[in-house]
Amino acid sequence: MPAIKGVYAREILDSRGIPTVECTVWLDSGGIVVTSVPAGTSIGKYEALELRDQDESRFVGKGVLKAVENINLQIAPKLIGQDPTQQGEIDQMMIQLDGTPNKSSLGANAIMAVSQAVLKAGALSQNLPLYYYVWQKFGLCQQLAIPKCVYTIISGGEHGAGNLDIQEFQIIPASHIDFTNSLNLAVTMFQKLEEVLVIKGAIRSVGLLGGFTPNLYSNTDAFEILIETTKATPYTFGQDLFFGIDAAAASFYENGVYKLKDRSEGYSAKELLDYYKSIKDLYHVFYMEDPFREDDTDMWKQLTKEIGETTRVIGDSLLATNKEKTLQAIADKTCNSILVKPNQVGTISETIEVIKIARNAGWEITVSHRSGETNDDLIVDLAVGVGAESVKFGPPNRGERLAKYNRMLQIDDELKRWQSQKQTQAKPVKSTLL
Ligand code: 2PG
Ligand code: MG
Repeated sequence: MPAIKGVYAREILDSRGIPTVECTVWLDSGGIVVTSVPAGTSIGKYEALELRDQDESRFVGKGVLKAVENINLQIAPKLIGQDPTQQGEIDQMMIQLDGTPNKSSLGANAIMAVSQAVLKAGALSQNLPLYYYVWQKFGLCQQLAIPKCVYTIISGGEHGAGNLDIQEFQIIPASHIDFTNSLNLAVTMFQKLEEVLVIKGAIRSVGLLGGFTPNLYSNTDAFEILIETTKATPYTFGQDLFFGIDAAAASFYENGVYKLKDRSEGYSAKELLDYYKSIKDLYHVFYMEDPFREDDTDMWKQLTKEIGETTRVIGDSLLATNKEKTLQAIADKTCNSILVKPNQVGTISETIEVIKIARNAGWEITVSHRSGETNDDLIVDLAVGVGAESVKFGPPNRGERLAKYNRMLQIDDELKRWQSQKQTQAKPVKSTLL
C-alpha cells in the first residue's frame, strides 16, 4: 500500500486575487497530488475559522503564511509514512492537534487543504478516479450519476456591484434535461442575457462569480429580464427551466429590517416571507437559499412550513456544513435541504458525516463552490461520489467556474463509457478511461 512520503504547502491566489492555501502530497510510489482551498466572501457566522495573517503589508492583510507554516511545520511531519486512505484517522489527528471548536489554532484553511490532498492521494494510491474512490469509500449512494446544476447567472449582494440585494439569481434546468443539454441551456441563456442587457442599455459587467451584475430598478426585475431572455432561446420558462435564489439575507439585514431596493421601507421578516411567497408564485422560484439571516430561525421554520412541500428551502450560512446545526435544523424543520461547502467545516470526514445526516433525513444535497475559487475541481468528484442531487458552481463563465463544468463533462463521458464496458471492467480504472 503506497504511503505518504511528503507534504508541502504554499500560498497561492484565488479567483479574487486573495491568497489561499495550496497543498501538495507525494507518495512513496512516486505519485503527486496538488489541491487548493476555496474561500467565501459572504462568510457565515458559524463557519470554521479561515486563518489570515492580518499583516497589512502583504495582500491587504489577507495573507495565509501562518496557515501554510502550520501545515509545513506541524501537520506535515505527522503524515509521513501514513496510509492516505486513512482519511478519518488523519482528519481526526488534525482536529486534535488544532484543539479548538472552530479550527482557529491551525486554521480551517490549513486543515482543509491537507484533508483535500489526502483524499486525492487516497484515490491516486488506488489508481481510481476521485469520484469513484469517494463513492466506494463512503458508500453514500447506490449508483454514480451526474448531479443537476443550479447556475447562478445574475449576481447581487456581496458578490455584485452594489445594485441588487439578492446575492444570486439562478436558472435551474428541468430535471428531464441531462447534463450536456443543461450546460447548453445555461450557456445559451448566459449569452442571450448579455444581448438583452445590451439592448436595454443595462450594465453588463460581471461580479465575483462571473455572473452579470446589472443595474436594475428592483430585484424582481432580474426575473423579468431572465424571462425575456428565455424568449430569445429555444427554451420555455416554467417547462425547461425554473428559477432559484441565494438571498444571503444576512447581507441586507440592517437595524431590524431586511432592505431590498424593491421598495423604500425595509421589510420585516414577516413581509420578507410574503415577498418570497409572491416570487415563488410569479416566477417559479423553487430554490431558496439563506432566505433569512442565521438567527431568524422562526421565520425559516414558517417559510419551510408554508412552501416547503414544493420548494427547496436551503440552509447555507444557517447550517455551515456543521453537524450540530444540521441535526438541530432537521429536528426543528428549519429548512428542508442543505448546501454543502467542505471549507465551512474544515475536513472531508466532517463533510461526509454531515452529508450522511442530511441524506438520512431525506434532504436533498447541493454541493457548492465558494466565491473565491481556484481551478481545483475536487468539489466535482466529491459531489458525484456522494451522489449529490445538485451542484452549484456559478455561471458558465470564467476559468475557475468552467474548470468545474469541464470536469463534469469528463466524468459524464467516463461514466457513459464505463457503462458500456461494464461486462469486462468492474471499476472505471483511470488508465483505461483516459
Ligand atoms: C454562497 C457562496 C457561493 P460565498 O453564498 O452560496 O455562491 O458565496 O462563497 O461568498 O459564501
Ligand atoms: Mg449561499
